[in-house]
Amino acid sequence: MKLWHSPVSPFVRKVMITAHETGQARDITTVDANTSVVARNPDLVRDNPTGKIPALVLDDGTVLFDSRVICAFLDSRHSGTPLIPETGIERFRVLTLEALGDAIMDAAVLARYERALRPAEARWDKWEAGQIAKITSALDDLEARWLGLLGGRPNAGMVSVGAALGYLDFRFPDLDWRAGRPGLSAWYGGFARRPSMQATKPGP
Ligand code: 99T
Repeated sequence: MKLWHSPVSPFVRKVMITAHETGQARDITTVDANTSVVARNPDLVRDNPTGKIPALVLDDGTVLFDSRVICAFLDSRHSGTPLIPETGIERFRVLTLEALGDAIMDAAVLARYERALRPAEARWDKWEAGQIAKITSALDDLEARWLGLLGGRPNAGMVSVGAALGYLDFRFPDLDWRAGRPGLSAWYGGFARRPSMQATKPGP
């Protein structure tokens, strides 16, 4: 399988954490996508018309995107305990936690683009502040309501939240997300030591 990849994308990291947690990292060949919202890679666009990463190309040419679909696909093809519970409300709680982690990444990537890509004269501080507000309220919700599911055996929600918090450390150290969130900080301190997280640290 070929994965359109970037070492700085938290969505790609989510897929690679899943691959490591489910013993499939060796089945994946990564290809540097070298893409941006203002400089698209036409080869990637042929596989994923949105031009976004990650996209996974299976050996028969079938293309899967986005990260949620790819993670669910990987989870469907290993013999260990599934990262997404198969039945019950637990399944949908884990999927909601995954959505919350994804939402943090969505807002953080948009804020990053605002800072890094948009010309200074066109920047809109209120819009960036709106993205940061989404991150802040999502982090508060994780601290207040989700610590129970952020424990024990890894699940798809933890993978997404782990990738999101790693991205905040990487791109937004000034946000100081740990301040006032002792439970989330302690959980991440442990989760970040997992081999899957260590093997997928973001970098240039
Ligand atoms: O928007 C674009 O054209 C290029 N951006 C991306 O491909 C980002 C890379 S993170 N990926 C997504 O936004 C994927 C979101 C999708 N819903 C999913 O896969 O879950 C780059 C971060 C950085 O450069 O700091």
